[in-house]
Amino acid sequence: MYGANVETAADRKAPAPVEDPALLAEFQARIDRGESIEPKDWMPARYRRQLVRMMSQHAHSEIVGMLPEGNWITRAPNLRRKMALIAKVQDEAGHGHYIYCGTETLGVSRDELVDDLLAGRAKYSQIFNYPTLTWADIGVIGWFVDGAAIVNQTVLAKASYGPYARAMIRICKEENFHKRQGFEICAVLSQGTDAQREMLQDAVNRWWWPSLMMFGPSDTDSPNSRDLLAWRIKRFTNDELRQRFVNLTVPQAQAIGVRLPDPDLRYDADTQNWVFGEIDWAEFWAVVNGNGPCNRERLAARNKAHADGAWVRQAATAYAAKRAGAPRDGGSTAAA
Ligand code: BYC
Repeated sequence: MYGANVETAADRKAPAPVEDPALLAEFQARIDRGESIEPKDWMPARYRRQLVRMMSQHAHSEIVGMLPEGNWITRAPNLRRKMALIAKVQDEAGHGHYIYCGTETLGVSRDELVDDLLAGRAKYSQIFNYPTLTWADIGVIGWFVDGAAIVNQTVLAKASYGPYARAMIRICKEENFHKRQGFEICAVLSQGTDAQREMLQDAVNRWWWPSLMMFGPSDTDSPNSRDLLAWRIKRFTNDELRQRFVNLTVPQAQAIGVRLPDPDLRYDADTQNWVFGEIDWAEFWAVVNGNGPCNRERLAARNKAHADGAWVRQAATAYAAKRAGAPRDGGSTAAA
C-alpha cells in the first residue's frame, strides 16, 4: 500500500479535513509549476478523493465497456473482424486493470471498488448502457466512443497525478487502434449494399447523441470541474472537449457519406466550430441514475462474471499462499 496519508472508505464519506494552509499553498504551487504528484507525496484529502472518484469510475467504465462489444464476438462477420474485436475487448480489460492499479496507489482497495460497482453504488460511463443491435454498432462504437475517449484521455495523459497520467499514455495508443478499426468497419459498410448503408446510418443515429454525453454535463452543471481544473487533473472543460470531438468527427462523417442526426449542425466560420443542437440532458441523467436501456443487464452480467470467476480467485490465492510458504530455492531443503 502506498502513501503515508491513506484514507479508508469510511474516511472518504466524512467531511474533508481542514488542511494546513501552508501545505495547501505549496501543493498548489507544485501543480502550477507543472510538477507531477506521486503516490508518496503529500496531497490534500479532497485531491485524493477526487482522483479516487474519477479514476474508479474510469476503471469501471473500461470493464463494463467490454460487455456491449463482447456481445458481438461470436457474431463477427469474418475471422479478421473476430480477431480484432477479441483483441479490442481484451485491451479494455487491461485498461481497467491499469487504472484500478492507479487507484490502489491512492490507498484504496480494489475489492472495495469492485464491490461498489457490483452493488450498483458506483458510476461508470453512461454510454455502456445502450444496446448493440447490429454489426454496424461495433464500427460506430470504435469510431465515436473510442474517438471520444481519445479526445478526453489524450488530455488526461498530462494530468497532475503521475500514475494516472502514465496509464493514459499506453491506453491512448491502444485506443487509437480501436478507433481506426471502428472507422474502417464504417468506411467498408458505407461502400456496401443499400442494406449495409442503412444499417450504418441507423447505428450512427443511435450512438451520436449518447457519445456527445460521454463528456459529462455542461460546464454550468459540472460540480467537479472547478476542483479538477484547479488541480490540473482536467485541463479542459467538458464542453471544450465535446466541441473538439464534434469538430474532428463531422469531417470524418462527410468523408464516408453518413449523416449526423442533428438538424441544427452548422459550421460557424467565425469560431471555426461545428455548432450542434441541444443535448437531451434528461436522458443523460436518467441513464446515469440507473434507468438507461441496459443498466440492469450490465450489472447482472458483471455480477454473474464475478460469481463465475470465484474459483479462479480462490485458486490464485491458494497458489500465492503455497508459493509464499515454499522454500526459495525451488524445493531443495538440503543444508548448505
Ligand atoms: N457517464 O462534475 P462532472 C472508454 C457524472 S471508458 C456517467 O462533470 P467530472 C471506453 C460524474 O461522475 C470512458 N456519469 O464530473 C471503454 C459526476 O458524478 P459524481 C470513461 C457521468 O468527473 C471501453 C456527475 O456526473 N472515461 O472510453 O468533472 C470501450 C457530474 O459530472 C458522466 C472516463 O471515465 C458520464 N458520461 O467529469 C471503449 C474518463 N459524465 O461522481 C471506450 C475520465 C459525468 O459527482 N473521466 N458523470 O457522483 C473524466 O474525464 C470525467 O470524470 C468526466 C466527468 C468528463 C467523465
